[in-house]
Amino acid sequence: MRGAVHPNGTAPGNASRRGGCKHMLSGVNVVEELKQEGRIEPYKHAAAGWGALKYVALNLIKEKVAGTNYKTLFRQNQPDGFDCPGCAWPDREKASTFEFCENGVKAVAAEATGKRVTPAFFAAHTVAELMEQSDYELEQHGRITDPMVYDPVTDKYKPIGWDDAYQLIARHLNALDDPHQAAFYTSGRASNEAAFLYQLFVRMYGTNNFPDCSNMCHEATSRGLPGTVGVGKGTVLLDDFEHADTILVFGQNPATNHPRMLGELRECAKRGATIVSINPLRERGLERFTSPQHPLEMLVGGSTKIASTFIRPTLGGDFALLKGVAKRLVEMDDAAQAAGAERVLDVEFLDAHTSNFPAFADDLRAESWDLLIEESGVPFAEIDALTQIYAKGRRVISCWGMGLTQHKNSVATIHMLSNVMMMRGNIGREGAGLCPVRGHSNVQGNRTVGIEDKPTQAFLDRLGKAFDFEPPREHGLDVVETIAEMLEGKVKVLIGLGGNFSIATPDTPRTWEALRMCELSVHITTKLNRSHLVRGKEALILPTLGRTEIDVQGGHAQGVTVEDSMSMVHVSYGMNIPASKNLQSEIAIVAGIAHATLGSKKVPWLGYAEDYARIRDAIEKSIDGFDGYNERIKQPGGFRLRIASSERIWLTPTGKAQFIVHPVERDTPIKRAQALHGQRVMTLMTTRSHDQYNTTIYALDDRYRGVYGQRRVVFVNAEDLKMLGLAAGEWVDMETVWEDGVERRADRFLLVEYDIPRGCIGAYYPETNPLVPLHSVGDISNTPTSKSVPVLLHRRAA
Ligand SMILES: Nc1nc2c(c(=O)[nH]1)N[C@H]1C(S)=C(S)[C@@H](COP(=O)(O)OP(=O)(O)OC[C@H]3O[C@@H](n4cnc5c(=O)[nH]c(N)nc54)[C@H](O)[C@@H]3O)O[C@H]1N2
Ligand SMILES: Nc1nc2c(c(=O)[nH]1)N[C@H]1C(S)=C(S)[C@@H](COP(=O)(O)OP(=O)(O)OC[C@H]3O[C@@H](n4cnc5c(=O)[nH]c(N)nc54)[C@H](O)[C@@H]3O)O[C@H]1N2
Ligand SMILES: [Mo]
Repeated sequence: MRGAVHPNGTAPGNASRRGGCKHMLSGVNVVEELKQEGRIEPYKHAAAGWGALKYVALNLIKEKVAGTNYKTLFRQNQPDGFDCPGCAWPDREKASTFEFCENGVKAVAAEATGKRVTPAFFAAHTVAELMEQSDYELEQHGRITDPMVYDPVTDKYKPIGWDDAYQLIARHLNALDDPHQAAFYTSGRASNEAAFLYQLFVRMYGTNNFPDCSNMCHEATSRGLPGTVGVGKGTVLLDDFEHADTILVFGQNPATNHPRMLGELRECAKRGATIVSINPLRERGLERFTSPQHPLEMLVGGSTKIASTFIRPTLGGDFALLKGVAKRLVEMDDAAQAAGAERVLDVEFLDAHTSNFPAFADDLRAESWDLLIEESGVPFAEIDALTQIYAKGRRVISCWGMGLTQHKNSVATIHMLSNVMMMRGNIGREGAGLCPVRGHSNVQGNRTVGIEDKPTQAFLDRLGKAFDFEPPREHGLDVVETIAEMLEGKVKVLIGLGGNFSIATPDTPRTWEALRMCELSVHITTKLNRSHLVRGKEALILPTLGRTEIDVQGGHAQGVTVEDSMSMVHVSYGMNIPASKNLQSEIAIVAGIAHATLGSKKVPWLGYAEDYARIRDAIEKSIDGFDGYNERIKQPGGFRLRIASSERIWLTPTGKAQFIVHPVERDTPIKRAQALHGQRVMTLMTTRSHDQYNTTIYALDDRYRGVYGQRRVVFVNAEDLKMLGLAAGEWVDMETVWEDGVERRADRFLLVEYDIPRGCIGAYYPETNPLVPLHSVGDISNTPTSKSVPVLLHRRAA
């Protein structure tokens, strides 16, 4: 990999911070505050290890984490501590060592920071001034201490009492002609208790408008898996990793996003399990890993090789690749049958547990190899090699992340992945299964307890019965639909339980236009972010306790519960002194809004906020699987929700696991763009750097990919650079090729020559969200296609 910085050593436009013009390109304030000169340099070490430790120390210093809060780090993911807000990877319940992870520490340090955003801070800055700051700068100001309301006269936020804030919200909600004119966003950090109370309030208010971060994340998993295996969740437990002999990792970068997963993969590799990465990039952390949990490995500078094979499809090519694997399995099985040899397919499983296999196999036999090879970008020899590894595996786990879920064909891809796993009975037995790796630490739990824009009638029936009301029956709006309806003036109020709606979402300039049309925007939040600035005509910021903080209600410290990626539900107790005396818990805020809006005749909202065990009782009453909730969370590690598919019970219309047939799609937005502009059209994936948590930018490095002090980079293949007549170190603007006549641009990106398949390029999110068209979405999932956007690169005039 090669690259360079701008000739003068800094990014162009850096001067703007000292005055001059601000960068509001395409309506987005660029993150280009360079603390040091941008530097591109390959990373030669194993992932984690001492490099990670150094960064942990730097983070604690930078965040000015208060003395006693250091202790917090050592109670993370321990039985009596709190659940790490970093990611949804499960905890080793019996872990004797402290489960240590660089990015978990960053997430905790960010919350435990000593810096504060006070009313005095808001008095000193207009919203227009704050808009000029980068997202990185906004994050650096620290924790918000008091509820604030926007004052249009001064263009500043000013303090407001909690009750007045609740009354303001109630006034707006009760003045709408129709409850569907409000939308209620959730980001996946909210606890089960907060999320349950929130959805109960919103449904009693009268709508299922629950846009949530999941709509942009694992929605394809949640919508895809029910079709094949009946349940939209993974089937494995952490213990299955101890028994697996083969692990396939699709479209995931665990060294950055789920570092504790690497510890698990390391154990697997050491046992001799075969690990394959299926990813256009050779992510460093899947090559070699030095475990911070193992002092000896740290001391001797050792590391463990993780993946033995790297299969590198083109962006969005996984569907064709998986269909190729399935076709090859059928070919091999046909040959084995003809030769009277051992069958390749698990015939017993197919017979006893599945439906539609014959039609599926016929479709595979008729499929063209040329098409599969071309569309996957993987040569036949490698498809065959992957198939051989898979077929040799007796116990195979498939893991996946955003590389599979943020495409147009993502639901079909999830179907194809489960088809492949079903062909050899790799679901519902020890050491094998489906392992979608979720992002936010409680995003899975949020959906379980009702954050769902398309609830089932059965769920609504039971909720309605438990609380004696008639819930709204029609489907609500997801994220993309919410933005579209705001633009039409139909949705007028947005309430956000966490998150950063304005920049996590696609098509930034249009989304901002939509948000600014709203009558009211409300954000329940910990830190300052762009969504507080890109506001409705009236706006509230409601600061809340974070998960790491002690939450005392009714004289008792309260715990909250979360569900991890493997359906384990456990309790989490905060340990830090709250960032301010004037914070309320998320639950208290939701209860306050509900009480002000609906009154407490039917539901004792404020009583729920006094004792969270009461909310858990209410969840037990309304949702399957939570029997004995309050008792069962007392056991160390909590309890697992029953997942029918992991017991080989198939909750599908046929009562069997279903094979689903899909053709390879030929008419895609990328192809249509190429028909217009030829091979100059690149497919852009937007992804995370090592130093960010979604829209929260901790620092400007991405060290495993060799990028320092700069986020506005774009990774391009050397041959493509030549073909385009561009060179590493030059600066380009990006433009989306889309069919609606709207210009979509993101400007000033440094070209970095990178080992990425031809025709594919990569850059960081959220800076690239202006390029993602609102209506470029996954089939069925309606997820923005953040990993496949057709773009053109234009050299910037010097
Ligand atoms: N530190 C940290 N931790 C996090 C987060 C964070 O931002 N920072 N975010 C959290 C959240 S909400 C989530 S959802 C997860 C996200 O975690 P990941 O699922 O790892 O998400 P991304 O960083 O977007 O990386 C996607 C990976 O998929 C690959 N990829 C891209 N397109 C394709 C494709 O078409 N096919 C294949 N096979 N691979 C592809 C990319 O090269 C990259 O390695 O992490 C969670 N944990
Ligand atoms: N282009 C592109 N877009 C993407 C993605 C991508 O890969 N590419 N990824 C998508 C994915 S996977 C996801 S999950 C979404 C993420 O979308 P969001 O979940 O909306 O975004 P986050 O950046 O995680 O939200 C961070 C904010 O949450 C608030 N916060 C932090 N902790 C707490 C808390 O404890 N309580 C409350 N109430 N607030 C808190 C803080 O104010 C912080 O600024 O983005 C999506 N957008
Ligand atoms: Mo996510």
